[in-house]
Amino acid sequence: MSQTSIHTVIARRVWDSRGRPTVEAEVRLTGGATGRAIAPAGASRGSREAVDLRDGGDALGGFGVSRAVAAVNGKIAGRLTGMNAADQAAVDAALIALDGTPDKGRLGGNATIAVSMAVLHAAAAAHQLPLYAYLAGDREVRLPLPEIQIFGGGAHAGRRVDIQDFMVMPLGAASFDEALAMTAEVYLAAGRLMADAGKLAGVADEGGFWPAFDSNEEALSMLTRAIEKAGYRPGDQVAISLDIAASEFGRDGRYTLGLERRSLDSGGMIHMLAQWCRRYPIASVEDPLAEDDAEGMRAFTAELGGRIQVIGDDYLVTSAARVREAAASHACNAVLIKPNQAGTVTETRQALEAGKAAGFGTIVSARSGETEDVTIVHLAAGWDAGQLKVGSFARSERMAKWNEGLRIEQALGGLGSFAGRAVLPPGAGALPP
Ligand code: 2PG
Ligand code: MG
Repeated sequence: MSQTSIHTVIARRVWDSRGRPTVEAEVRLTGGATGRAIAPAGASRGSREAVDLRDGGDALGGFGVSRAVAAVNGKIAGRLTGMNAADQAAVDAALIALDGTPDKGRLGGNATIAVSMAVLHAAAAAHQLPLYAYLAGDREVRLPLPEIQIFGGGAHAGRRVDIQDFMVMPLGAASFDEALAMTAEVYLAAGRLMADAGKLAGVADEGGFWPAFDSNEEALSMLTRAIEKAGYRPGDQVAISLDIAASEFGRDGRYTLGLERRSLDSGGMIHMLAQWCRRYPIASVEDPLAEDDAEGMRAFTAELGGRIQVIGDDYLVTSAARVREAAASHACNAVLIKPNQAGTVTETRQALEAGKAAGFGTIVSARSGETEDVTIVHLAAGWDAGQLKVGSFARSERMAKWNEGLRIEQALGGLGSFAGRAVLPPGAGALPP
């Protein structure tokens, strides 16, 4: 029997960074190699993404995963045993067929992604390679440019501000190591500014500072000041990246900014965001309009896509078909890649490749509910995504991933490279004269 044939698949209930249950899967191969992975969980979720199977009811707020764990230990283990872990496409096709729904609702996207990633880890282990190297094969490995949250809002901070992620991108860094050191300086400076202004009120779900601001724009001006205070030229050395997560407060072309007690139509949203892009060193904007506002996404990209990155997250839900459709309609110019939105490694990879084929920026991303699992860092490096989004620069479920990137960079010695500002549209982040 082949060394990489799947011998056992088991799952257990573990806990994520919000203290909610999630699924960990463990795969053992005939040759003795093992792989393990944990499903993350989103809070601001696209309506078309793979759904988690949750128990519902009163216990654990309805977030229980006993049915998803049972699906792994029962049906999935039964189907995958004996399959070749090195044939990821066949394993994932079996998971998709076994589930049989468009949204992984029967087995649970949390069950399928944990198993799919565990199989991948086991295959890499059987080849005695770190995962990023197994994925990269002969290709040169490039460490991704990080985007790192400084203030967290939206669904991750009780909707204290409407905008979800206020992040920085250290464009001036020459290495992943330097990128993180620059981010640390900005994070520290932002914390000091918040404290001085009497606004330091803890951290949001992903470790960014709790956004005690009176307007959404106040966060932008404070973030720009934090970049300067840290000693960097805004837009040149460190730029701003926003995840508007507009599906959370927009629907049917109406956007309600709760903090500012006003409501805008699509055109009003585009006008407001375009103004921010003129006033602040913004290099990238994610989900500027809601997932049901294709027209708005196209209009926004037509106006700003030439000089900034426009990312589809809820809008694209890590779907290769939706990426191709968005490329054809010019609805955005970059795709966020979240494995659990797709539900399997193969579908995740297909969405990423569709993005590359379209000339899109590709950003591998964590979820707001995370764990010590660092698989996404290996996917970003091994698949050469060019960019990585992991939340903030605090809390160990985030730092585990940044630190894994450092290990990969060091292991490569001089052989790897770093994706700097070249992954963004030319001039992204620079303020218009
Ligand atoms: C996003 C993610 C990460 P969530 O919207 O990009 O910030 O959030 O995991 O809640 O969808
Ligand atoms: Mg998002």
